[in-house]
Amino acid sequence: MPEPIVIGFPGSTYVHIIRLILTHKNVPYRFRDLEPEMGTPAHLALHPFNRVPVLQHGDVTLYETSAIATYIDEAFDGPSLQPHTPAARGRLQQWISSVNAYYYPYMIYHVTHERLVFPKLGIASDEKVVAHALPKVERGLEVLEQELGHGKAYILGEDLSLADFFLVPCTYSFSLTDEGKAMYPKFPAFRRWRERMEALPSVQQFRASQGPRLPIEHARKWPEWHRPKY
Ligand SMILES: N[C@@H](CCC(=O)N[C@@H](CS)C(=O)NCC(=O)O)C(=O)O
Repeated sequence: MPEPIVIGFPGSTYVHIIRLILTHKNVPYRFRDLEPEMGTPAHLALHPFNRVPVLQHGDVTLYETSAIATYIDEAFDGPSLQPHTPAARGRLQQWISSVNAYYYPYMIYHVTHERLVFPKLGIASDEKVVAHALPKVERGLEVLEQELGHGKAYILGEDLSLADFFLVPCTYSFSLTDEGKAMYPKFPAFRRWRERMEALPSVQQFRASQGPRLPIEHARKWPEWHRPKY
């Protein structure tokens, strides 16, 4: 089998989830930068919903991060990142779904894009979007704090899982905003989890492989494509 190819743009949160998982499982892969092709027919042929990442592995092509992450965990050797009992597998899916429905939209689309992505393109932040998202982000952090507050090492307990890797990129990017810097000190168990995750050799290897956060050119279209109007 050839090496898997991760297709996306370099700054994408969801691309980071997949690259972290591949790195942790020690799977060699290629990265194809789709930035110049975002939104073109070539992109839509790979991902009909105009998003990234896409994974190609031999004759397998997949989109949707949860599907790609599960495929990678099952198709390659390396430490398994899924638990075995039905209850724990249910909780894993609960966390992946929560990242997709609550953490990613509010932390990334509504705050990080307004604070870190748009200013690099000369687009002013929309304060109403940020103000609407902040209480939702805070709720997300309270839920995480409660989950991790009983001395648990990782989201599902003692074992690292896909759930941890789904949460790393959103919570890392949000930590770079002033709002994240103000909020995080209130959540000590969550901060300890972040420190534990950032100290993993795989996460350090991934961070070392990343270049500077450059402007995301196709994000000029985001205010029109999916910025909420309040
Ligand atoms: N449901 C998708 C969401 C993927 C997603 O939203 N990706 C973002 C980057 S992190 C994207 O493609 N944004 C491109 C755009 O909106 O132009 C998944 O789980 O993979």
